[in-house]
Amino acid sequence: MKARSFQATQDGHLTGEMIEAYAQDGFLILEGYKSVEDCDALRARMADLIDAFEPESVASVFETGSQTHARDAYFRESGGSIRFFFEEKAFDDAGKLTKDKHQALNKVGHALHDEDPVFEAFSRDPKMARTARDLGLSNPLLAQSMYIFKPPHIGGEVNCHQDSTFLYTDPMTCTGFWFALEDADDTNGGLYGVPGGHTDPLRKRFHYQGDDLVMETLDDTPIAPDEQHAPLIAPKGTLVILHGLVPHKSAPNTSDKSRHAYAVHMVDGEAVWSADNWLQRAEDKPMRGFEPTS
Ligand SMILES: O=C(O)CCC(=O)C(=O)O
Repeated sequence: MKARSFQATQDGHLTGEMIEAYAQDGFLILEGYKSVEDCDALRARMADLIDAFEPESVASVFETGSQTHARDAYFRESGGSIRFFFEEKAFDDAGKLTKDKHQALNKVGHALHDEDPVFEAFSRDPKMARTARDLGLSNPLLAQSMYIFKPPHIGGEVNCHQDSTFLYTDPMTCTGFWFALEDADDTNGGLYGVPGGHTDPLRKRFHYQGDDLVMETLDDTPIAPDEQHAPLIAPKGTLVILHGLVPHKSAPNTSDKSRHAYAVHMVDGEAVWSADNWLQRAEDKPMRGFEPTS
């Protein structure tokens, strides 16, 4: 069962039909939301960031085995910075990187939208402000961004999850804006979602308990079986909007084709941000919405 999709409007507004589809499915596929040129510019910028990145500078973080503390800190501090995370399969048994760095990354996150001007411009496109407003986010704040590589052959599976697990507000307002920077489908590790699954309860929360990050189970309701997960087919330039409660996942990429994507997660500033969320921002760098920086 293929999920329905729509042609994006020029100014990002959502039609009544789109709003209805999102209310029913918990996701919304908008083809042609970003231009091919915008996607290519983001890919080129990421290639530059990787060129400048020296894996050796954080070598201890990536060694497998005993360095969990360093790895943890590198991740924990990524909420307000640009950090690089590798695919597990990019290392050999001795923990040595076996691929060129451009072919070895799983993702870069989690504040590209604030820390890099090209990513900021892509992420704070006024069109997206319009879409966010039409989704009912009255004060949309950009909480997190991730560039996701899904490299050919080694791109790992993303387990089925709900995004409010990671970015919790009261009431829950987390909304994912996921952009296909290359064609993404069921052959190269594309997304799958459970139509209507956003009416389920939140099952887990990933949050601080004292100094520890824990995955707490809140509700045991099983996730719909795999047969009910619809492929979210997304040609290059497509925006997939994901409700914070809709279970979604992506398959491993065993194909020869890469599958770059960029995701921005928003929350509503009118809701209460949980202080124990994994993602922490420095006090002098709070989350911002769509207002210009200067
Ligand atoms: O791109 C993927 O493979 C998964 C992305 C995802 O789960 C998300 O953006 O919430």
